[in-house]
Amino acid sequence: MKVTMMMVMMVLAISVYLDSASAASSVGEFVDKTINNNKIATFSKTYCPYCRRAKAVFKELNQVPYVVELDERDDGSKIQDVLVNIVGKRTVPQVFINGKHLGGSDETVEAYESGLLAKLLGIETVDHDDL
Ligand SMILES: N[C@@H](CCC(=O)N[C@@H](CS)C(=O)NCC(=O)O)C(=O)O
Repeated sequence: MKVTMMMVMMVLAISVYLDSASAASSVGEFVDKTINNNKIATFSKTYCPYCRRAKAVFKELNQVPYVVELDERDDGSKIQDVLVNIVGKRTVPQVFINGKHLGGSDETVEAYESGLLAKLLGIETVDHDDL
């Protein structure tokens, strides 16, 4: 009886482990696909002022980024864990252009002001508004 119970516990533990491993890999796949399948991918939080500032940049450039609002998703903090491994930071926003990491809000505004962002997006530089 004891052996049976132990075996049941082991099977349960293995299945919990496999479930969490598969969830982690599907979150990783989601992040990879989001970054690589969108010209502009932004990981953001709805209430974050830095995220608002980064999104305003794209509005100024008449570009529509693909935005993942982490605070609106159950897996938001898992996505943030995956992002830490990619960008080395836990802050939002994190912006990717053509599959490459641009940075957070500061780097996005800087790239907008220097004209680098327009260049990366292959669009005409526009007159800059203060953001
Ligand atoms: N200098 C950073 C600041 C970003 C920042 O501090 N974001 C806050 C939210 S407004 C953050 O990520 N805090 C940690 C968290 O939300 O997990 C940038 O330019 O992106």
